[in-house]
Formats: sequence, C-alpha cells, structure tokens
Amino acid sequence: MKPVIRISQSAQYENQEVTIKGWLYNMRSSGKVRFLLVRDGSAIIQCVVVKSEVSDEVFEKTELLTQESSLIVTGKLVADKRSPLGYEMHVSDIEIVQITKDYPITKKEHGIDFLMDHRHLWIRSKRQHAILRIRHEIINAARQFFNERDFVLVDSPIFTPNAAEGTTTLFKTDYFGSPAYLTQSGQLYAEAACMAFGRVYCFGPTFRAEKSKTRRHLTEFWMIEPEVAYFDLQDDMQLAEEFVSYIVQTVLKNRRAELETLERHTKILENTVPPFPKIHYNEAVEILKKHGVDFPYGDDFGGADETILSEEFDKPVIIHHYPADIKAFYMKRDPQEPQFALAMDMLAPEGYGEIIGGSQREDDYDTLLQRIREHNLDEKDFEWYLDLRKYGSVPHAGFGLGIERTVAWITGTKHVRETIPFPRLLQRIYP
Ligand code: NSS
Repeated sequence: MKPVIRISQSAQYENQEVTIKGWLYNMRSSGKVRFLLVRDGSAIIQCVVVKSEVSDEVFEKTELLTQESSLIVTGKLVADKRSPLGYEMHVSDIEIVQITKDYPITKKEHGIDFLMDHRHLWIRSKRQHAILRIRHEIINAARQFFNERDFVLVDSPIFTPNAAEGTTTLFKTDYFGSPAYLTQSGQLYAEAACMAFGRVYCFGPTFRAEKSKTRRHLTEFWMIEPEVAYFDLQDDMQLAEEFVSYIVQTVLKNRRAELETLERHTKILENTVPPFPKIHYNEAVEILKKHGVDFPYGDDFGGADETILSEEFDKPVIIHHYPADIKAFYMKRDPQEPQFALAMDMLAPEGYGEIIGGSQREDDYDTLLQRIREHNLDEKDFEWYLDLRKYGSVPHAGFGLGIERTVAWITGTKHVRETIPFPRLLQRIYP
C-alpha cells in the first residue's frame, strides 16, 4: 500500500510513490501520453500517463475518463518547476470510481443564472473554489483574533421574540402558535454576555428580509460580533481596525495562490494596516458635496455614496457620528452633540461598501426605555435587555462584521452571491 495523500502535501513526498483520491478536472492527449489534471479539493496536480510505462489496461482507462469522473491514481511525485504546484505525478495505476456523464458545467461560457442553479457543482470550479477557501481563511482568522485576545465565544439564539435592527426586515416564523423572528443580529444577547465575561463575541447566521436586489445584500448572511464592557466608541473603532487588518494580513500570508487565481491586485490589501482614516459624518457629507453629489443632509449613505467615499482613501475608512435619527434604538448619543449617535461604520476600499457597523450602546435605563418607546417596540420583549441597565450598568460597545461583504472585498468579487456557498437572495432559495 502506497501512502494516500492530499495533493497539497506533495512536497513531503518528492520522488515517492503515493495515491491520490479525487476527480478529473481536465485532460489533454499528445500521441502516446495523457495529461490528466486531477483535483482532490486541496489542489490540482498534473498526472502524466505514458503508454509505454503502464499496462494496456491502465492506458485504456484514460480513454474512458470524462470531466469530473471520480478516480484514484497512484504514481511517483516528481518536482516540476513549470507547474504552479511544483510537482507532477508519473502514473503507474488508475482506479476509476465513477465515470461522469454529461457534466453540466463545461468550458464554454455559462450565464450567471445557469451557474447559480448549478451552485452545488459550480463550487468545484477554480474561481469559486478559491473564493470559498479564502472565506474559510477569513473566518478562521476572525476567530483566532478574538481567541488570542481573551474573548469568549457566546452563541446567540436564532429564534428571537423581537427585532434588533428595525422591524422592516424581519422574517416571521410560527413558534408553536406564537410569532418568532429569525435573528437580524446577535448583538443584544452579546451585550448580556459581555456583562458576564467582559469581552465576548458571537458568530452565526443572521437574517434580513431585504427587498433590495443589490450586489451587497443577502437575506441570510454571517456576522461576527464582538462586544466589550467598559469600551467607548474610540476603543471600538480601534478594535475594528486592528481586527480587519489582522484578517487581511492573514489572508495575504496564507492564501497567495488563491489571490493569484482570482487575479486580485493586492496593493490596497497590503496597505490595510492601522491606523485607518476616521471621519465625522459631517466630513463625509462634505466629501460627497465636493464630488457634486446632491446629498440630503441627515440621510444615511447609499451604495453609490459609499463608493465615492471609499474611493477617497487607500485603505478602509471609518465614518463615525451618524445622525441619531437614522440609527438603531440602542445606540448612545454623544452627550456633547446629542443629534449624533456614537456610531461607526467601516467602508471597504474600492467601492465594496460597508463591512462593519457598530456603536457604543445606551447604558442609562431611563434613556433606553424612552428610545424603545419612541421606536414603537414592545417593552415587554425588552425587559431582560433593560435589566442590563439596572444591575451594574457600564459603558460598552461593539460591532458586527459581515463575512460575505468582507470576502467580496478581499477576493475582489463584485457580487456577494459568490462569497457564500449557497446564497439566499430575494429571488433565490435553490439549491
Ligand atoms: O446592520 S448592521 O450595520 N449592524 C448590526 O447588525 C449591529 N447589530 C452589529 C453590532 O453592532 N453588533 O450590520 C453589520 C454588518 C454590515 O456592516 C454588513 O457588513 C453586514 O452586517 N450586513 C449584510 N451583509 C449582507 N447582506 C445583508 N443584507 C446585510 N446587512 C448587513
């Protein structure tokens, strides 16, 4: 028995006979030689089958192979400078597991709807594979960042009795005869948890019944949300810039090959180190005016505004002090200028839009109760949340980073539908 290896481990087995289990990515022939490109999920390797060096039976098997046929190949790993992997295999044996007939995704151009309908197969393709590998790296780096800093992971529930981010984007479900909603954010529960552990994060799927059909909106997306006791807005912004820079630098370090596959320019990524520019809402409005945008003061920025703002800078930019009227009920207002919330958003460069939203939270019982009433939220649902302002209330702050928009930016992918394995969009819940 030869060692069964992952293709990515090839360097450890130079000049040895090994076995690889995978699928045929592509094949070309030249006279009495067949070049099989075999993928196993870790990488792609070229496997060379020379007629004079294998049995007739093995060579005949190559005639049967089609794209995405599953197969097990055995042979010797030899260094090859021309290949991206650095190694190729000189095949001695082939075992066919299944011959694939009529694989739907071929080398010809397919439309996006066709590809989205075949998402379950499309994720095998090079580009999609690279994006999802980087997604994995981003999530891993995000967890590592918080774990290294003594944050405790406290998962928040998915079924909730109330809204966290406004009542217009709630998905309603029937919870044994009572209404329940899919969570829009784990934040409110993270606030409770930070009073127990000091520093926490939650990470899970979040849901928004977004009627918007933009390249930045999913109805189901993943958000990682830290929350820290005794933190103010300044602390929060600093944590956010250190966090994003850590993620980007980790991807640059560990996923060069994938970034190359995606032909991603890395200059702005390399430049993503603290400090990030931090501008007041008023300054952002001035920038828009300078670009001739007729922006109604007091509004939130739209996608086109965000693109203009982010293109002013060569790394992510943080905008803080949004008008309190357009922001969530839980945000604390600046005591010095109470028309502004102690809120911040981080915009990714190159027009990829908002990747982080965060704030310092209202920590005064009476003020928070008043906000809940102003927003027409049901006080009863928020009793537990108000308790946090009764029993040892302290200043605290946190933020949420949207994984898909972050993947879109880092990988240079225009639309978030390619940044999650199985996207849920306004008009898509299949496959
Ligand atoms: O609505 S957010 O701006 N903020 C919150 O939900 C806070 N409760 C987070 C917190 O302070 N703990 O959403 C945060 C991020 C936002 O910047 C985007 O990156 C992402 O979540 N987001 C989305 N991604 C994809 N699709 C949709 N619909 C979406 N909505 C928000």
